[in-house]
Amino acid sequence: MTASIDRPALPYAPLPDRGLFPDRGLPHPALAAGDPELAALITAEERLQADTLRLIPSENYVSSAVLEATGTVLTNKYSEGYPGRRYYEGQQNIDPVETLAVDRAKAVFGAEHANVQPYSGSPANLAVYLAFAEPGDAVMGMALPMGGHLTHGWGVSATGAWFRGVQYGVRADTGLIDFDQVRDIARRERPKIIFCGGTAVPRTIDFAAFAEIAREVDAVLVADIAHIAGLVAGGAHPSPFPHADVVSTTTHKTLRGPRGAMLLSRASHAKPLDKAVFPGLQGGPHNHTTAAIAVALREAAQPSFRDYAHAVVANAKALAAALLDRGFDLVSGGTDNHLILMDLTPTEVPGKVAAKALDRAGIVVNHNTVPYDPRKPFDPSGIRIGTPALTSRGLGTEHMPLVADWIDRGVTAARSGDEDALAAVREEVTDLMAAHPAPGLSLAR
Ligand code: DSN
Repeated sequence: MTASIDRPALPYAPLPDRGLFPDRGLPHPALAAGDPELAALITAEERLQADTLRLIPSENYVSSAVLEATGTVLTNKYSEGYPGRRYYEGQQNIDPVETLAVDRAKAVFGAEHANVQPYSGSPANLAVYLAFAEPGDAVMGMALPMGGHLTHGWGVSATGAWFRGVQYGVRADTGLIDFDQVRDIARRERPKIIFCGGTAVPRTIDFAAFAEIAREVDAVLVADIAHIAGLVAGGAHPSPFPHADVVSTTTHKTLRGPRGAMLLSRASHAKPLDKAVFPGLQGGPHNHTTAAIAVALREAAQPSFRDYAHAVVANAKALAAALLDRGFDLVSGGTDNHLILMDLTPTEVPGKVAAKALDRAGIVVNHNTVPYDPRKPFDPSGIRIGTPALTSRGLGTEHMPLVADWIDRGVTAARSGDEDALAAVREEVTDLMAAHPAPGLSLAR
């Protein structure tokens, strides 16, 4: 007997079967019935993600399978501890879920040890401090305005308040890391931990060069690959192993998983890291997230993910070339990965003004400082763009001149205040997005 379910009338229709991206049926029927106000907001967000060109390099579209795993009964469980060593009973299914995620993480990244419990990137990095440094110790990372991350010892972060953050940067003339400077600072300051990686680094990270310096000063080298984890998994960026002692990563950027994080390491560092995550910093792991990480890692192990990772880089290079053709100034002159940092100083349009105008044109970017930025972080000179999300929608190098043209028209319209020009771009963007449905979304246009 088939149960009949009374579904409330919804303001949207289900999509037809999408093959690779299966239709999930009526979106959120229980939520629409139980909390229409919230359902409407989520539906509006789905609409926004469907219709806009999302260029924020730390964002992506997860698959329907990853999305489903995050919305399961696994959210109902407490599981403090690790598989086989829990403080709660009833872990018959949770232990294998976490073990699957750990084993897949080790296989995908070639790591001896994996901890999949950190709630996100910042707690993962904090666990590294707890494992390998004492308050007041020197820790070294790339300065935030140069492309680093808050948690690499920057002053306003707890990591900069509780530890003595010393920072390296990029050369003003090349936009590239100056390893002579990194070595000089490391020899002088003797940091306990050295972070490499960041949030606005458009070039390949030379893990071997960092490892040589870390070894010389007896520091733990941490590769924060949050941005490039998917590229590493897909062979489109060199692996941090065997150079890094610890690898920290979020799971939701190029890796295309749920919002979460992992710490990967040599076996010799497993104990202090595990102890730092739990009980050092966290309580119960988010099992629904762990399951979705496992699903994402299974996807990342498929040959198609290699294609995806290489396509992300090919798209970014093609987009950078098209922007350079139009006279834009790119930090370091281009990109090796998924990310492009545009210095808009020559256009006389501040980054924030450009970002807001592009948003009105249906192109989502974030304003960003550029190295040696004379402007303030909340009103900087640049914008940061990237290709992970558009590549997940199947856009290819052939589309990148058009994307560059839209950005060019958007920045020009921002300067002249031409709202009609922005509206025209928005219409073109919406049309192209409709022709390239995103994974995980269930809305019809
Ligand atoms: N906020 C992330 C990003 O956008 O790069 C880094 O934590």
